[in-house]
Amino acid sequence: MGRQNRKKMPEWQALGKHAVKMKKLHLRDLFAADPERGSRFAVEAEGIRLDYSKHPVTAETMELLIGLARACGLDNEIERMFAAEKINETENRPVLHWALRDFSGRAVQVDGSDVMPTIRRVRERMAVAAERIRSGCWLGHGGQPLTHVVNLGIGGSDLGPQMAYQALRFYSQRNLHFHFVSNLDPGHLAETLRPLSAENTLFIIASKTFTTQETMANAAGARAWLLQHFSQETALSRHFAAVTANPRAAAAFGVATENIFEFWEWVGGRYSLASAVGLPVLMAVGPERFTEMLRGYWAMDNHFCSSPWEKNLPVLLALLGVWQINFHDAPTHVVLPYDQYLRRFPAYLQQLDMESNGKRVNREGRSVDYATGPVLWGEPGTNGQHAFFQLLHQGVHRAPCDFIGFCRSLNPYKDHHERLLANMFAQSQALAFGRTQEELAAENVSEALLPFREFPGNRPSNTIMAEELTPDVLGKLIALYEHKVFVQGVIWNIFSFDQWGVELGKSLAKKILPRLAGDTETESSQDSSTRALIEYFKKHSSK
Ligand code: G6Q
Repeated sequence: MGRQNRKKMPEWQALGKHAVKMKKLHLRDLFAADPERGSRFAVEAEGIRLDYSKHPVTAETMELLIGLARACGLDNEIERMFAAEKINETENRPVLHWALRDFSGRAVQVDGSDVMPTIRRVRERMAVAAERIRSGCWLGHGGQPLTHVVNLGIGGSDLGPQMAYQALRFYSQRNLHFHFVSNLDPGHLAETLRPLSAENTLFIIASKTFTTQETMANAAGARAWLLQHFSQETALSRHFAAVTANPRAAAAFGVATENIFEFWEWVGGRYSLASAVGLPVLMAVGPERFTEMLRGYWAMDNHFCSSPWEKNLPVLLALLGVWQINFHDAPTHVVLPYDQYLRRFPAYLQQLDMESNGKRVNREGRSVDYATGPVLWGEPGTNGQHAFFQLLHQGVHRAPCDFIGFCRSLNPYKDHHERLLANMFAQSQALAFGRTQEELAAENVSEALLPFREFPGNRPSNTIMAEELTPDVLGKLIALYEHKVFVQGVIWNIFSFDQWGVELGKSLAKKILPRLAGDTETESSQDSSTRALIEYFKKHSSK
């Protein structure tokens, strides 16, 4: 049932027909027709409010979308993921990020053994390590407390901990400092280490495979930097920890066994923040706050599994996305947190969404004939307003937005927070309702300027709100988007948990590297553009 051609499904076709009708209506018409629309198309659950009234939907739209999800076998797919079935078929793995934050006490079997005791054991060891850092008991080789923690990781081993550290900085211990180095560009490591002292620096090498070129290069750079200062290899054991699914490789690198924190094949990199990958966050905010975040995730997992779909936050977000992408041709999705602490949230979601659903073949390996994952991007408000909002309001691309905001500021100061939120509300209002030429004329705007100053409106957005940015709320927001991405993958009949698309560039780089180092033997195997680029590089790099 779950795998037939989506566009041929009667549910898909019914939505197509319905969309033709809906496109004739402006959001102004929908709001005028129903004075209660703002609360009718809003759901509150787990302390999070989703207002989706500024989407071109009616009760009929939502019924049709839910019908599509049902016909795509969503209930069965949810069950399969939470039953630890190997739904990551192309890598032959179950998908168990949810088990990392399951506090129910139930067993989760993978290949005949329960993974929950191991998850708990690693979490306990992480908490002990975090307490040693937080209390100043973890001393470096020279006897000084380690106060700077540098996470060396990339992709899923960087974006999650970096985003969550920034998001929860308010709750962090202030005498500890956290840095995130991901890029192969040596400038990233060099600029990070420049103001630091080896005496009080701990490196966490975060790599599931422990083979990733960027992370391994930066780990080698970090080791050389430490050795410049300490000169003996034995000094290193106190200055390195590792987070990995390949503990042997970490030990071979020289990380002391007690500083190796494991995670597992069945956690996808971009879904790994709740695993040992969250170690820097745990060190920053402490075990209690970290557990609060995990419990937030868990609450959203439970909500996702048990709430009726018309009140189910991840399902609704996913369906509204499908409505925009497949039935209104929206190629992109914008995430706009009105909170500076969430400034890395769009970048984090960009990987989560685009690496999961940026796929062009369905689960049978055939090309799809409909759009899948959108180009996701965003910046915190109000900054974005002074940069790219012009395009959102008056450009030609349809770019549905998620506004995310909180009722209380963690740093109240005069009326700044009220002003921030007034801006957030005003932007979604302007997008939805615009400003007509008649309204402008009534304000004495000259006729010549009317087309330039007109705002067409009818531009869709969600507004997602919670009372305050706490670890619990952060966990809920992350799980909300994780499950949204999952639901959309089911509807598009694609595999969301592999990422073969990142492989080709990596293997080509391996072939090109020897050419840059001077080997000219197989130069002719390169295309003419790459050959010319290599030549240009060689000519100028030695200057
Ligand atoms: C995430 C991806 C990818 C991965 C990085 C780092 O889902 O698989 O972003 O996290 O390539 O991989 P390692 O953790 O193995 O170094």
